[in-house]
Amino acid sequence: MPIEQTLSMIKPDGVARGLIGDVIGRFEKHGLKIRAMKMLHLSLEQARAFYAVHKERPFFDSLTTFMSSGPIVAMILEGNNAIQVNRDLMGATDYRKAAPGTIRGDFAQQTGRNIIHGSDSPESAKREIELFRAQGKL
Ligand code: D4T
Repeated sequence: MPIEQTLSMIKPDGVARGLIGDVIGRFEKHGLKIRAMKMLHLSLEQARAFYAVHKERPFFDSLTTFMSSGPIVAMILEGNNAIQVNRDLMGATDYRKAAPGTIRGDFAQQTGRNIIHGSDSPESAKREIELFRAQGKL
């Protein structure tokens, strides 16, 4: 199994609801190593750059306004198949489809407020880690 790195963010709703410890505990218990971590507040411009792949989608403005509305916790996670393991721990994007026992299945109440972000492919992980590293944020 490949050792991978992936980018995780606890979104402003997860921070505001006091879920940082629970989420990080899940990662650690499942064997994902936290290689870097920082609480920070994205500007609207940084949120738009991060989610540029979604710029034509109808939810782009609400997503990026939300992501820049308060502090987040950004992390680089590392482990065997870390990208997929992290996605499995997160649960489905649509909170109604997120399985119980996943982060979103246990906590999310809206798709637009779904607690957590995780890179969805090796290409995304590389791009997202480089984006945070280039800005000196992680
Ligand atoms: P992120 O990128 O935040 O980890 O979420 P996902 O990888 O699980 O889902 P995504 O890229 O399809 O969506 C990005 C982000 O947009 C919000 N969203 C999504 C929304 O507000 N309305 C929607 O209809 C969808 C599909 C939630 C996650």
